[in-house]
Amino acid sequence: MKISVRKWAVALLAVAAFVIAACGGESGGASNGALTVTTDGENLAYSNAALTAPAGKVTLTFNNTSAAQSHNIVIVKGGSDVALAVDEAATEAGDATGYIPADTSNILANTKMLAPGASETIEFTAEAGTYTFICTYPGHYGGGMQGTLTVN
Ligand SMILES: [Cu+2]
Repeated sequence: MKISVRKWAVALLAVAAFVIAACGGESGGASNGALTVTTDGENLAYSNAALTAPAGKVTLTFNNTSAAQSHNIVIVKGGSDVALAVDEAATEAGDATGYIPADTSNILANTKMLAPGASETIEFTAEAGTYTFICTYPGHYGGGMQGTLTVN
C-alpha cells in the first residue's frame, strides 16, 4: 500500500510537470500572432517599436502604463507619409472622436484613446506588408510615438 501510494504520487508529479511545461510553451505569444505593447513610461514612445506577426489573425493588447497621458495605437496602411496624413486628420477629428478620423480607409486597426492605466485588446486580420503604428493624441506622433509592424 505504501509503495503504490508513492508511485501514484510520482506519476501525478510527472503529469503536473508535463502540463506546466506545455502551458508555458503556449504562452510564448508573439509567434502565433499575439502581440503586447506598453507605453515607455512617460516618454512619447512605445515599449516595443518593432513588432512582427505572421499574416492572418493578429491579437494586439495595448497597455497604457502612463500615469498622466492618454494614448492609443492606430495601425496605418503605409509609411510615414500616410501616418502623417492620418495624424493630421485625427487632430482635426478632435477629442469627441477619440482622435480617430472619419475616413478610416488608411487605418488597418486601432484601439480607443485609452486613459492612463487603461488597456485594450483588439483583433484584426493583416496581410503581409509593413505598417506604421502611431498614437494620434495631438503632438504624440510628432513627438516620436510610433513604431513599425511587419507582417510576414
Ligand atoms: Cu500618445
